[in-house]
Amino acid sequence: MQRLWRHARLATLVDGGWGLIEDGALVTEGEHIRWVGPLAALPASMEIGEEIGLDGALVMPGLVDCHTHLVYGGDRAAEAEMRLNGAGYEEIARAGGGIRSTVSATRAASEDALLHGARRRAQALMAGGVTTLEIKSGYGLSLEAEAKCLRVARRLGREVPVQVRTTYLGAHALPPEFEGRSDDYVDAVCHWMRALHAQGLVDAVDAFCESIAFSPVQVARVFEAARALDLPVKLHAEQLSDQGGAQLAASFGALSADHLEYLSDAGIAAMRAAGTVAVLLPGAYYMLRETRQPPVAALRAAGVPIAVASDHNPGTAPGLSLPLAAHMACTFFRLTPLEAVAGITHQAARALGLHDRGLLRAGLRADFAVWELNHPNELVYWFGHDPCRAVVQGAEVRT
Ligand code: DI6
Ligand code: FE
Repeated sequence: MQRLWRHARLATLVDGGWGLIEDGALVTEGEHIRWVGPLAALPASMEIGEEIGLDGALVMPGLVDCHTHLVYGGDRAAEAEMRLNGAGYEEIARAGGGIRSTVSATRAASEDALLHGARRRAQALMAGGVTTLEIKSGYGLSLEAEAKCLRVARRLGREVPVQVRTTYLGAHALPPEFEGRSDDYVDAVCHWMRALHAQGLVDAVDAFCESIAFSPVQVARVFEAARALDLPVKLHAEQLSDQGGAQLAASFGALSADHLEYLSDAGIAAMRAAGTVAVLLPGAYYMLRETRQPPVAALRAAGVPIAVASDHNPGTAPGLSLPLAAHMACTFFRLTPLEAVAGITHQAARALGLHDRGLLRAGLRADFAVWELNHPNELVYWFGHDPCRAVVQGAEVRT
């Protein structure tokens, strides 16, 4: 059945602009968009089974959060308080804090408890217009616990009306039982990847390339294992130092390289040549009180596609609003509003290898968000409040 969505101001984002259409209409069929344009130009041949009036609201493509760590046990609020009271990172680690405390809490949590926490967080993101969500593992760090987290992500995609893409991030941190044996751990990560993939739990593979995490040589081994399984890769690269991670990722045709505060010119050139998307994560930059900014002007000049994501995680980015991340990308990193909005829609979809969403265009998925706004530039103007009236996913109203 074809459904007509009428009386909307559309921001289609097609052709590199806002693509504004006053008194616009969409015709959807099944889960897809069949026609987009001014209501006055609606072809008479369309057989409309149902009409939905949108009251002149702003309709934009559903938002895509292309980098989150949404599934974990516990939280790190006490650690954040210690940091704000002056404690250093080492002191916190000695007191049992840091990423390993999330790993213990995640291992100890039941699948249902993890699902409960992740569902609440997914609903918060959806209230800010999100219709597609990437979720990384990386707080289990054993075969069993990584599988548990990825199963939770898959269940979330079935039980909550948001589309979930899973990413296996076994190479996130070294678990305590592998202390001093990081190469052995990388072997295990590669080995587990085959088992997790065989269970249908993995859409992509990620790693954390950093002096405090895994070296480029170790990451290359993880990526070789992914390539052998035909899985796309992405990388946490150049967050705290320049490791040449972006070049490494590009050499494997990575979908994206993420963070990038310390990205070099050579990294930019390699990403450009490979078509690797630069995913900026201003929430982590903000929470860590970073001062070094990703080289946005150089990325722009090189024509590297730029996306923005929440990086939601309990340690460095506990935020749950993708429009706020886009706002911060403008304020801190000097993205233009149009770049930031593209960065949380079609460029973010591209960072997940998805080419069927992120724009309002015939043939693409009917995933859109309805906003109490006049112009899409307001999405990155207001902050602390996401005036999203509804999200529509696959042509069904979900909230
Ligand atoms: N980069 C980060 O900022 C987070 N993970 C990563 O690869 C930190 C995760 C945490 O502290 O729990
Ligand atoms: Fe991350």
